[in-house]
This record gives sequence, structure tokens and C-alpha cells, in this order.
Amino acid sequence: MSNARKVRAYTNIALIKYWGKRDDALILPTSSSLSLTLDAFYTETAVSFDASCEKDTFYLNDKIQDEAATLKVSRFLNLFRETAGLKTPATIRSTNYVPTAAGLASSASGMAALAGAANLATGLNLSPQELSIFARQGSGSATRSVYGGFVEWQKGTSSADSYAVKVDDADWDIGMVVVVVNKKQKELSSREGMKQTVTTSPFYSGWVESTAVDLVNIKKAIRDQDFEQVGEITESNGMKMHGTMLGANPPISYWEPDSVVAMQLVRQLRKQGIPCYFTMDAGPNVKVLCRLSDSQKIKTAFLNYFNEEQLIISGPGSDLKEVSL
Ligand code: 2P0
Repeated sequence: MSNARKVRAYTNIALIKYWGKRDDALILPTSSSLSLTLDAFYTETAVSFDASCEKDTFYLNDKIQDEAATLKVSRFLNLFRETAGLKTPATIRSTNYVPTAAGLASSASGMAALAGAANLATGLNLSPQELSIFARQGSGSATRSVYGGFVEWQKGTSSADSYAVKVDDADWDIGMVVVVVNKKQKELSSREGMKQTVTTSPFYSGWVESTAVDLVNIKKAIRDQDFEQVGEITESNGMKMHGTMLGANPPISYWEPDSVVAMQLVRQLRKQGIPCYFTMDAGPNVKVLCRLSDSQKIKTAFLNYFNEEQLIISGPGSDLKEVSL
């Protein structure tokens, strides 16, 4: 592991969702998306090339991984090896830092950290923009995890211009309370779920049209630091994504009864004058966008219905970075 250097990438939660690809192989999205990077959830990864090894070896949380998981990582590393003119096998050590097995281990921080570590190990010296393009080819949401704060993934016209840009540092009292409804692995992967939605949901064209409008509006609201407006657009965009999924055949729903409980609670808190807004992804967990200064109050209200370990407060995360071994 002599040449191993470790990179940390934070996960991100989309406020304007990515749900559908126009190119499956290159992972080019049908629409642009926008997220908030979170500091409570991240992945740290080190890659070292070693000519004395026969094949790639992948450790996740100190456990050696099976062939299928290793193959996914190997394929992604091949992008870097091809660019750097290398054929050497690698050892990959990755750790997911997710509070108390929250079930939020995410391909976003995972693939972004792997891209960052591969960049260092190959000596390619890629810019953050190039890194974002590489990360995208591992997993769409990883495109955005190269940066902290509010981040837009511009859908672009080709692989060369489909990357993330930072919109804002989100350093104006922004946070999230993540409500862990269920930490089990989801039954239908995002990849399959979005494919099924694109090909069968009659609402899909409406989703693509309206998400473009939401993106313009949320960027203005972020510029104006208009928190309520950011929250309203976030909540509406997330629900539209889930509505579009319900229109798929067979219908797709990631919700559980407690997801609905959490959303109701957010509405109640809002009525009581606390500005907070929910969003959900391809799973039953609910993410509550709020003022970081209100997050403890919101967590306390949720403790009437959920356990301490189901409620995780997070502030905005930072750019992908090298950390000491
Ligand atoms: C997002 N999600 O924008 C959306 C909203 C989930 C719901 O990106 O196939 O794991 O690897 O590109 O990135 C999850 O999808 O899918 C996701 P791939 P990914 O965050």
C-alpha cells in the first residue's frame, strides 16, 4: 500500500431529482439536477496499484468483497487505467461513515471517493470538473459529490459537458434531518426503477418538462437565500418524481407507512411556524430540509414517533478532499 492516498467524499441529497437516463452506458441524464452535500455521511477510499497482485481486491469496511462487487469497482477503475495507460491490478480499501447503520450507504459518496482515490493513485491529476465526469460514469448521483454545498449536475450535450458545478456553499443556516424509516436494502434499485419509469410512465414527459422549470426557480431562490422558496420547490419536485414512478407499469413506490408519518409531521411543524420541507429518494427514508438552527427542535418533535438512532442531523458537506491515512 506504499502509494495509497485516501480521499473523502460526502454524500448528497437531490432537491431537484435525477430520475432517468438518455444514455445508459455513459450515464447521461434526461434532465439536470441539483443537490445538497451532507457532512454527516461520507466514504473514505484509498487505491493502490500493485504489480505483484494478480487481480483487483476490494475491501469495504475492512471486509473483502465478492466477485460481483469487485467487478463493479474494477470496471470503474478501468476508466482510469485506460486513460493513464496502466494495466496494473489494484487494492481498494473503502469505508462508509454512516451513523449507526442508517442504510444510507450511497453510491454517490462511494463512487466519488473511488474516483478521487483513483485520480491520486494514477497520477492523472484531473481537475474537479474532469473528476465529476469520471464519477458520473460510476453512478449518476456521484457526479454531484465532487463538490460541497448546493451542486448542479448539468445534463450537458455529451459526456464531455455532463458534469457538476457548485452553485452555492450553503453556508447560510441550512441543514437536514434524515429520518431513517427502514435501513434494509431496497428491493428495486434506482437503476432499474428509473429505467422502468422512463419506458412506461405516461407522466414522464411532464416530469422532464416541469423539473427544468423547478431547476431555474430553485437556483434563483438559492441566489436570493430564500429558504422557504428553496424548500417549497424541493418538496414539490420530490413528490412529482414519486408521482411519475407511480405511473410506471408495474407501478413503483418506495414509500412505507412511516414515510407518510414523517411527511405529515413535517407539515404539522410547518403549521406551527417552523420552516421545514421533506424529500424522498429511491427508498422509504425521509429527508427534512430545514434551517440548521431549527434541526434540534425538529428532531425533538420527531422523537415522539421515531427513535433516537432513526434521526440524524446533518449540515452541509464540503468538496471531495484528500485526508491523512
Ligand atoms: C438523485 N437518485 O438525484 C436521484 C433521486 C435517487 C432518487 O440518483 O443508475 O444510484 O447509478 O446513475 O445515482 C439514485 O440513482 O443511479 C439517484 P445510477 P444512482 O439523487
